[in-house]
Amino acid sequence: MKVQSTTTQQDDHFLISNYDYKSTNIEKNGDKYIAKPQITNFKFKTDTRIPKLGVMLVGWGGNNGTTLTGGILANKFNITWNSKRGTHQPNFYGSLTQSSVIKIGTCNTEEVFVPFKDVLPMVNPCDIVFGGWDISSMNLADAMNRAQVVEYDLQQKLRPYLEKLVPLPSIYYPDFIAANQGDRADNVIPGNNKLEHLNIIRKNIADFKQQNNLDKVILLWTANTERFCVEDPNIHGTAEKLLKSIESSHPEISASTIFACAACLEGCSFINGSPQNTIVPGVIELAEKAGVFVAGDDFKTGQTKFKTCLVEYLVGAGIKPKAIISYNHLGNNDGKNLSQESCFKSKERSKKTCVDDILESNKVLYPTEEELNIDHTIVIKYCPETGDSKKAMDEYIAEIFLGGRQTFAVYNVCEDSLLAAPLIMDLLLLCELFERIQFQKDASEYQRFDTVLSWLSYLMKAPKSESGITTINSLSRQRAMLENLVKVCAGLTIDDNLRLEVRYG
Ligand code: NAI
Ligand code: DG6
Repeated sequence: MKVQSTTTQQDDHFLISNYDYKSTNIEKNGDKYIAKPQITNFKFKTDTRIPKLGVMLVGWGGNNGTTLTGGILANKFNITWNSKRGTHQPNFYGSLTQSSVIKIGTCNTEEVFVPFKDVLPMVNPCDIVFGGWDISSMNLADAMNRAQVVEYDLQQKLRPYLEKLVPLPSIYYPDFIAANQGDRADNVIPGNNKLEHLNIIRKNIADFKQQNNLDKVILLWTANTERFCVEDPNIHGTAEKLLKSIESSHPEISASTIFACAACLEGCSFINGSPQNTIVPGVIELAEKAGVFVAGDDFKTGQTKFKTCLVEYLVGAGIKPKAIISYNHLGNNDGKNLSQESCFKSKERSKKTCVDDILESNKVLYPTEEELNIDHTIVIKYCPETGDSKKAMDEYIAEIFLGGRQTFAVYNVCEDSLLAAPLIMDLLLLCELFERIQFQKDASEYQRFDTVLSWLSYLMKAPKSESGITTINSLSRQRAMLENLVKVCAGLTIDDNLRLEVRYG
């Protein structure tokens, strides 16, 4: 795709697009709103050179880590496999960047769509070099077998590639994850000195980058859900305090926070795929100083994606959700870890806060704080027999016209990691792309996006936002935000769905 426009320039290294952003400033005058439309000029500059990308996964030997690595290798080497349903080809279904499309315009009256990945130059997932850590020493072929996610025939075909991949020893702070994880922790960096741990992880990153001749590395936490650390401004509040707390091996410094710090100190962006409060203010300051991004929290895969869609539909239709009762049962190691209350509490929070802003936006349905407090219940049960095939059952009860009730009962079954793996890939590819974009507002200096990369919120259950920026959970708004950003950077027109060119030529 090539954009021909006077507002877009391209040379060998950069694509620059000029964009007049239209927004509306609202002033309150007593009980009246005064709306003042305004236009602000932005320039977006995208470095079109594609780097050699390395990714280090924390929890590489888990269900997500093995499924992602194996899935990408299957695509890279076009490995086919057989099941009772026939012969299967590898694909990237479930990946926003690889398998979804964006409307770029109209040809006569026909709408034209292209793959998301083709709008701006992006890393090919098959070119990513993977590495990482796990507290379990299993090589990735055996770990994939343990995970019971991927079809047996594909596991066998991937074995020669995966058995060579062995996770690096990791930091293990048993107090932060469930006690039932202890039996797999045979690949642990010894000692209790958290500063030494940080330095070892930093060296691992530097070595990985150098040995693989990489331009950049991104770290992603896909290890067990930890309990929340007891956040304290004196411990976690600034970069300096955080590093001091690590130096004194403070008990409220989690393993995930050590990884986040190591990433920042090595100049790598860090993504938190689990719900816990890894990205404390001190981490954000470290990232800011290093000029890298942090993003989190908790991958938004199936049940929560649907929830943020359905609730948006109801509230958008003027229907009032009164209760959401969400059950999950699953039998994988994630479920086993979540069977400990402290870890469940982290997950409960991210699964629960995901509709708050959607409800809050509609003061007709929810005029008071009390009414916003709907009956939203999260239940997760560990049932080993179900393996990675997660069952999610949700009942949505809503109030309709004249006090009537509308109830939806939703039953969602899927292999959890087959949804999570392509989503993790998107997080990595988009984070890498956003590292190559700068913008200029009203002819000021070029700057990078804010350190907390809330552009990725479509992929996160509890999206972290820059301070002062409200969180958006609505799935369609989150997707539109991403789609529009890449279109604007490419010099394409944002679609307002009026379709006037189709209606009136
Ligand atoms: P898993 O339990 O299969 O994998 C986690 C891996 O992390 C294990 O291999 C474990 O040994 C390792 N680990 C634990 N502590 C570690 C440490 N300190 N350093 C290095 N490795 C460590 O879990 P799964 O299914 O892969 O999920 C990973 C995370 O992603 C969990 O927190 C889960 O809640 C979260 N998540 C998963 C989703 C999914 O659909 N699979 C969706 C949303 C979030
Ligand atoms: C049970 O809820 C286990 C969790 O790890 C979830 O399966 C995972 O977070 C995915 O949740 P969701 O709501 O995005 O499908």
